[in-house]
This record gives sequence, C-alpha cells and structure tokens, in this order.
Amino acid sequence: MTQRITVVEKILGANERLATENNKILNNAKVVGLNLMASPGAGKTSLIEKTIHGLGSRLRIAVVDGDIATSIDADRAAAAGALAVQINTGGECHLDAVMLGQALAALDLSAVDLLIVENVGNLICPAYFPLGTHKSVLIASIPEGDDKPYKYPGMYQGVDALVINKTDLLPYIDFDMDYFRRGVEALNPGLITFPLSCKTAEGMDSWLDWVSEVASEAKGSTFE
Ligand SMILES: Nc1nc2c(ncn2[C@@H]2O[C@H](COP(=O)(O)OP(=O)(O)OP(=O)(O)O)[C@@H](O)[C@H]2O)c(=O)[nH]1
Ligand SMILES: [Mg+2]
Repeated sequence: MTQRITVVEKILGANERLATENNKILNNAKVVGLNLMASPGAGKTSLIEKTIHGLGSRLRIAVVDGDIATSIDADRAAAAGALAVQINTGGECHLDAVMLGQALAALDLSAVDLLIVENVGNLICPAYFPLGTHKSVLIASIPEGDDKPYKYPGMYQGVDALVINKTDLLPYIDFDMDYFRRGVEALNPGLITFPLSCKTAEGMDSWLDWVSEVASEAKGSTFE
C-alpha cells in the first residue's frame, strides 16, 4: 500500500520537473501557453476556432491537441489558421508534460506568440498534471449541469479562468446559474469567468480581450 503511494508521488514529481522545463522553453521563445481543460464536448475546439478567428491577425497562434485517438481537433485548428500538432495519448485520459515537451519540439516556436493546448476531455485527471503553460482555463458548458463545481472540485480549484460555454442553451436547460456560481466561488474565490456562446458569439469579446492581455502581460512571468 505504502509502495503504491510512493510510485504515484514519483510520477507526479517527474511530471512537475518536466513541466518546469516546458515552461522554460516557452519563456525562452517568448511564447505564452494556455492549458484548456473541460469535459468531452464542452466546446474546447470550438472556442479555439473562435479564438483563432478573433486574434489570428494579431497573434501567431499554435494549437496542441490532446485526444485518445484521431486528428480531428488538430485538423479543425489547422483549418482555422493555426499551426497545429495532434497528440494521441492512446488511452491516457490527460496530457502530461512529456507529451507537451514532444509537441513543443515539433513546433517552430520562433513563429508562435500564443500556444493553446487542448487537453483530453476529462474533468479529473488533467488537474493533476501541470504542463508548464502559463494559465489554466476550464470550460464548463450549460448542458453538463449546474452541479459540476460541487462534483469535480479539484478541477475548479486549480484554474486561472473559467469559461461558461453554450449560454445560448440556457432557455432550454434547467441550469441554476446562481447555484453554479456559488459552487465556483467557494472553491476558487474571485475566479475570472466568461459566460459565452461559441454558437452566437455572445460574450466572446471579453474572452478575446482577456487572452490578448494574457498574451502581452504573462510572457515569461508566471509558472503553473
Ligand atoms: N449550442 C451550442 N453548441 C455548441 C457551442 N459550442 C460548441 N458547441 C457544439 O458542441 C459540440 C462539441 O464541441 P467541440 O468544440 O467539439 O467540443 P470539445 O470540448 O472540443 O470536444 P472533445 O474534444 O471531443 O472533448 C459540437 O457539436 C459543437 O458544435 C455553443 O456555444 N452552443
Ligand atoms: Mg475538441
């Protein structure tokens, strides 16, 4: 029993060290990294597409997509105009710092200002594997239900920003926004939050402004 705990700690410790290396690589290249996490289908790739369309003329954007299989999401990011690398984890439910390190090596970082990492759709495991990016962003979505902060506290605790996607569906789904926000506030007080719809673009400007600010301010300054 004790041996098993030790192994887990070693894996997480090794991941932390490699995340620090990734962070140095990003800082040296003056690339700002975002780690997007969410449940499957919350709208990670949709938000990445909108972000490329909104900021691609001002920022050189690269996308690293993590999925168990296929290159569907990297193909979408490339079609939207970004440099894109797909990582297939082959069953792992999260990206780790080794995987991101390999993706960084495959990218010409001198041609990148902003790196967006789309983590594997999962509300548990990605929270425990920092990648070396500068900011972590969680995307919640209305159809998932308003109880998710209460059921997946680890994910909500560790992020720097929260997107609430699919607000266009609020009229059709029982989603108590006050209950949801109270749960978030208890776990991550003052968390900056962007309610928006990738479908209608409502609320998108605030998100794009925040990404622009992070890209200009966070270069080389923070690590997570
Ligand atoms: N109504 C509505 N649908 C949306 C919105 N954003 C995304 N979708 C839809 O939600 C589905 C999933 O979107 P994706 O962007 O592929 O989600 P994802 O989080 O990248 O999914 P995985 O990578 O498979 O985990 C697609 O059918 C999108 O068209 C939105 O704001 N409103
Ligand atoms: Mg996706």
